[in-house]
Amino acid sequence: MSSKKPDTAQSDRAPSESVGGSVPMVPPPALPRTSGQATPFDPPPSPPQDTDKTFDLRPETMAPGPELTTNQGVTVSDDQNSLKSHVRGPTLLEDILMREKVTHFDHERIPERVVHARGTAAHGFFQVYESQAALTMAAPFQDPQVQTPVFVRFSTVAGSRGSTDTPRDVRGFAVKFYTQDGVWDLVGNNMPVFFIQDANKFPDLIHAVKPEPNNEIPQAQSAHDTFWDFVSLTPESAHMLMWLMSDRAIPQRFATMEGFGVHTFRLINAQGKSRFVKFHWKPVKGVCSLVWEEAQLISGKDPDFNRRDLWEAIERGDFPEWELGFQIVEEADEHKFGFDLLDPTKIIPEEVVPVVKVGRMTLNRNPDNFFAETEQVAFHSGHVVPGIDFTNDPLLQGRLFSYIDTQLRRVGPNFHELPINRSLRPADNNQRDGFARMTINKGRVSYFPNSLGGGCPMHAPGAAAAFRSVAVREQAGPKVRERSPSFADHFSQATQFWNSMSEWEKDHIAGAFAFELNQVVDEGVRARTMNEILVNIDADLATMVSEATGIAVRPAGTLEAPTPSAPTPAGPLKDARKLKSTALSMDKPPPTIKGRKIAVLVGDGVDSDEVEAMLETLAGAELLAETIGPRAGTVSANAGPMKVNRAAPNAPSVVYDAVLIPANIGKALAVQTLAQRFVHEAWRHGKPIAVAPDAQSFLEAAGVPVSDKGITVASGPEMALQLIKDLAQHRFPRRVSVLRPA
Ligand code: HDE
Repeated sequence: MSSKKPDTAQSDRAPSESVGGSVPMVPPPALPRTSGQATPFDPPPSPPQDTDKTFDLRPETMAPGPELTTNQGVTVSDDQNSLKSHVRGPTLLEDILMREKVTHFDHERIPERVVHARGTAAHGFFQVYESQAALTMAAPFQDPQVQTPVFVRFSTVAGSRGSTDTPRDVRGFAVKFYTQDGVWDLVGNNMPVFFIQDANKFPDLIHAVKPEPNNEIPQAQSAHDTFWDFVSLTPESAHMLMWLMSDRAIPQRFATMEGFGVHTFRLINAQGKSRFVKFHWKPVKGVCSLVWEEAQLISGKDPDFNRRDLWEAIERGDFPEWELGFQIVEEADEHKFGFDLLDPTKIIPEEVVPVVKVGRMTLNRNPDNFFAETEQVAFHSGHVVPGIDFTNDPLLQGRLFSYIDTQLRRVGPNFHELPINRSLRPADNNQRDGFARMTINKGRVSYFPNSLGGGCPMHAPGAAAAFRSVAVREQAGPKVRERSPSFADHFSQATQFWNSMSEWEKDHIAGAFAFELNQVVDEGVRARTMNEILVNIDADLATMVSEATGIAVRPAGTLEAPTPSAPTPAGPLKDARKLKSTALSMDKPPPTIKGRKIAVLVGDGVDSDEVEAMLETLAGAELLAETIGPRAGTVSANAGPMKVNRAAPNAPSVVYDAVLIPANIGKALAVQTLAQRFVHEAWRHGKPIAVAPDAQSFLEAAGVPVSDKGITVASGPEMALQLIKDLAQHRFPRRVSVLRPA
């Protein structure tokens, strides 16, 4: 397909590659299934090489060669010393080598993304289970034998590029499909709704959530006055606030978070029939999150927590996977929901319109270069292929403008030519020139219509693969700057979200509101959030937050300058408040615990045979166990020195999923504050703990109630087996209240 198919021998620019360089010579092999879920998925053999993005990237991918040259290919004799007038003299302007090197260094950065600056990405592919041609002619959905290459970038929103992975924040989930018909970007988030209904408010939202402009504090946090000032004056953000205050905002792994296209899009089939669609990514590993205290500690102990996990999982072949789901609504049903499908602050509950899983995405290759790929990748919600189209959602409409604009500013007018952005289907048009143009367009014709170039490149109006905007009939009416009355209900689905939560999830949500509002200084902002937002969502929520923050719940209408309060919903929306959507709750055990990390605490005198046996059992359950000792190197065990994976001061409890303490070391650990804190934190954060009987008193010294659920006292193999069983729950979240932490 691609005319850029390189000649393997000639494009192999790195001399070292032929003897085992890091660039794969062929596309990665088809992957085994990693979940036991029953799906029609059965990976066929590898795709043809010329449709694989990895292969497409090869000409520019380069490993270090043996000889140092300038950018002009001239061999450098000395890269350590500048050219001077004499050995102790001033550096000469003539030093072309130093000037080239240092000048290039001075220009090594591009503007970071104004939002979603901190991200990490991976390559993979998408494969449809069965042809969806009846719904859409979009290329990835036609043939179950075709693997469409993808590049996926996950991100936080508010933090700058060097911030942490685990703030309370929305996560970006942006997927670039390199389809046979061009590039399709599904630029989504890990939450299905958004804060605002109109793109015109986006700069205000982001100014409010970003660090405050006078002192650039706080970094990567919504817990400050300007954010709560804005949202307390913006009732349409109520539903999104519920998601943001839930543990969805602190995903445990990228591989355990859902993704959503958010807006209602359209699918168009070959007959031109249009249907509405909401896109969902369902993680094969289930939806799992951290708890708030743990997330904060991770921010300090391992700010790269999520990106490290993604990277390491892919390196060891534990490929993250998601199933793509469609929620389809026929055009005739557009108005039957009681809310507007164009309103991005609303979900279609899965119980009302089921999510039909149509295919699977697998991430199987880490980037070779963070800057060239993850930083320079340029997503645009307007990059669609035939078979996908937009709706009039005013947020989506504004995004169609913003993304191209931001890429022009950030990367430049030829951003589409960069290897990571380049379509597998060659771009061919009369656009020309601009910064860093790479294409060498031949001939004197760069306009249309033309006769001198034989009319090329020409329209292909009849071609099935041509993009045509669907001919939606728009209503006639006066030009207005107004919000549709059908967007007016801001609270029903926020209430529905609350009602759909389990008790511990409610505790975490109320705890998050309390944390944020306790961080807000301005009393007016605190009171307004309580009395204009929370009371309109749920009275219990308001009371719980009030008790933890001291903000009084006042009867409606008593504020000095009240904002418009919630309109009373009518019709089906009234019922939506009562409807419980089980799909919204995370209170379910994950389908698999593969790849979870177990800390095995060891010390001098440990029984290494017992430890080895337990490590084997854990490995058999596809868990990653690490021994943690008082120091790196070894500890003395019954059968001689035993290897330690990490030293305790370098191994924080928060990066592990469970703890195991074998026999013979409980006594030694009991006097170690670090070990006590390690186990106590694991307990606070709801993690399974299994200990040998002689470590029971250590647990007590660490303030861990031995009778709690998920705490096992056992001997030998039973310890590991019970731990595996408990881990299947993910966590035991009822141990410590987030709202009233002990
Ligand atoms: Fe974005 N958004 N956004 N956004 N967005 C950007 O584009 C914007 C919105 C999302 O990993 C920017 O390349 C406006 C919703 C993701 O590179 C920028 C509005 C959703 C990413 C931009 C929204 C998103 C971005 C900044 C309101 C979920 C990261 C850098 C109308 C459906 C993509 C860039 C990546 C990035 C604008 C709202 C998702 C400025 C104006 C809703 C995942 O163009």
